[in-house]
Amino acid sequence: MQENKEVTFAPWLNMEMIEEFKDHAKDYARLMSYYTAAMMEIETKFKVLNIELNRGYDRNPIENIKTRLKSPRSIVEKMQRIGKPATVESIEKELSDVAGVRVICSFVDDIYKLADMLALQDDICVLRVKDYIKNPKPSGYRSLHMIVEVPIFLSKEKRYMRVEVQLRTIAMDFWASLEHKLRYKKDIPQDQAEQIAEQLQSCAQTVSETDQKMLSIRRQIEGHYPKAH
Ligand code: 0O2
Repeated sequence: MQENKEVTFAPWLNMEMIEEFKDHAKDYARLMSYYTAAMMEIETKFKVLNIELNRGYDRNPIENIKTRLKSPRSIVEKMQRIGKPATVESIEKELSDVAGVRVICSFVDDIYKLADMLALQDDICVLRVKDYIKNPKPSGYRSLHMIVEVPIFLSKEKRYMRVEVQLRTIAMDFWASLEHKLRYKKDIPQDQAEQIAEQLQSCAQTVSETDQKMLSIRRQIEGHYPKAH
């Protein structure tokens, strides 16, 4: 996911979009503007929670928030993979990860705290949760994924848009980013691929143990040295 701190331009208006969607480029751009608005809503919700929790705990549970729109090419490839037409209507109906918000947390318990707080907000509808922390992927990948629906308020209508939220610790993000970089578009021979996969899995295990240790250290410190004010 690429960082998109300020939406000062229209990120969905690019040559790739015009090439992929030709006559429907206008409708596609409109849909992408809705997803961008939905990502902004979710990002703001997490920023607000971070401010509130900072007052209560004297630390920031969120280290960083990244947002990304799936690229036109990735959208078309995914629609082909699932055997659906890459029309604007079908994209909105079939895909839940066009808009993505990644929340990087300090500690594992912050992930569940923030996920529960988001889920409790009365304008949010949680459609699906995949807990790859309790049940890591075979690769070793860990994160909490949620598909949520959030309303966006336009000049003449209110629309509900789906957003994929990925919550992970700094350590989980470190592993996922490097693993993605190492694997992406590399033609690794089968025999070496297995060995590399095992090493990456072992790193993921180390990362997970470190996360648990850091949480335990934080709890020890909080138990012995509560907030001074
Ligand atoms: P990008 O560029 O990150 O968006 P879905 O088709 O998405 O409904 P799936 O494949 O079960 O079904 O989705 P999943 O596994 O819940 O989430 C997919 C996303 O999780 C990926 O997005 C990655 O961001 C992340 N992810 C999942 N597995 C791994 C992994 O083994 N390593 C890393 N580094 N990331 C992983 P995309 O669409 O692949 O790409």
